[in-house]
Amino acid sequence: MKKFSLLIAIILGLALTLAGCGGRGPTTNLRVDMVEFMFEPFDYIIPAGQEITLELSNNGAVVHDFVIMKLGADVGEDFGDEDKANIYWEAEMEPGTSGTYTFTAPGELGEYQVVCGVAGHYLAGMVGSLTVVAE
Ligand SMILES: [Cu+2]
Repeated sequence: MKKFSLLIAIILGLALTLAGCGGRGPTTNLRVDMVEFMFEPFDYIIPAGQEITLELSNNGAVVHDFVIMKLGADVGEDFGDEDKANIYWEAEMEPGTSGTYTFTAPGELGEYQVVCGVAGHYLAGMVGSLTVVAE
């Protein structure tokens, strides 16, 4: 019986931990660090149509972009000139700088690709996802 109680306690603890992680809801305040070659964190959930504040820091040694692609747009092999028409919103940061931006979240629900538009950076791993959910 003691063992059984312990097992229940472990399962409950695990469930609470998972709920804590998975329960991360939409936010209108994003804070993102950029380095070679990743976004930290790399996935975001925001409410549709809301004004979003983005605190962006480039902690790397080279320039990086935070580019939100339009819904359904995928840069494919690497970010190129042909992808520029599919940009929803973007910000460029010089190395060692940070800034606060605002943009309006897309009205269409879904998952939007986030990439760095500097040549080769997407390929190196600078990719993320922005999920737009109902308010
Ligand atoms: Cu980059």
